[in-house]
Amino acid sequence: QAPPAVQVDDFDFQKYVMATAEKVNVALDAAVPMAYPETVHESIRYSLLAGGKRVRPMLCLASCDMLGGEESVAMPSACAMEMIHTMSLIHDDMPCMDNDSLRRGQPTNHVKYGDDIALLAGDALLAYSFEHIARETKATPEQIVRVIAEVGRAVGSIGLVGGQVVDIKSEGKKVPLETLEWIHVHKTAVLLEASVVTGAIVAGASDDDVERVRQYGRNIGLCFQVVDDILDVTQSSETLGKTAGKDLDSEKSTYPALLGLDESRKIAQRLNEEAKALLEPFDAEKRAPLVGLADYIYSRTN
Ligand code: GRG
Repeated sequence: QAPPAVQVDDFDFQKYVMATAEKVNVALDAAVPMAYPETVHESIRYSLLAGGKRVRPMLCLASCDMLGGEESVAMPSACAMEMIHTMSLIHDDMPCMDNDSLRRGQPTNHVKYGDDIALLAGDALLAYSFEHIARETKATPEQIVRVIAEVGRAVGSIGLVGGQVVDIKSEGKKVPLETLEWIHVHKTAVLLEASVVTGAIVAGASDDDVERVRQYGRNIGLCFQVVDDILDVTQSSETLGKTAGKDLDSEKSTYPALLGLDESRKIAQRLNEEAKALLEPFDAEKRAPLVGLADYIYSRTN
């Protein structure tokens, strides 16, 4: 079944992505300037300005815009989302977690600066994210407190940290689908969800609209991970010349391993369609960036 026809024909998604990422990069550069002690600031800026896709800031800015808010009111939350995403990647790459030596084609933070500085750079980025929201957001005190509470829950032990803990503890085991979904929702979806929710809050959106974009964020976040699982299988089978079936037998819990590739593809499609359907009450031109982001997440090939 074809996705609902909610795309605006003359919306140039590529252009939107490039222009928005550039604005976010400028804001991030200014948000964390070089300072004494140089080592930790260099380490922070190395990862923060290292060329991520800026999906979370874009979600925050696009949600605020769709709901009638100014871009400048959402920029501090948008930057905070990227700071949190970056700190989670720095910590995730460390030897006590995934022990990765490359990220975005460059040496990981701890490889370049050492475990001690990488750990502290991550901690400092988390602190920066809350300070930045509190100091820089030109919204009402009530909205700012709601944003801080939302972000706090998203990163804590029933958010990102919880997702990472269950993921680590499930390593090498075949977990049931509901555990896998819990990991995906908490490790990935909650931050995408918090990005659109904070954008909506500072725009002064109604509670109903905040919940609508929350559900959109949850759907695209889970879709992101299901697609990741699918790409894991299809790309490794292409690269290694193996049959997909061989990969599906592995002990790693993924959507394709638990449900098969076809069913996983159907789930990703359903999540994408449901996400876009949630945006239908909003003006077609205003929702176009969020529709584009949902489609980008669904149809990406790497
Ligand atoms: C939040 C306090 C706190 C600690 C961190 C390590 C950890 C706890 C959580 C790990 C979370 C993690 C690494 C989730 C995966 C997130 C994900 C989908 C990464 C890829 O995102 P992209 O594709 O990456 O947006 P780019 O490189 O474009 O930024």
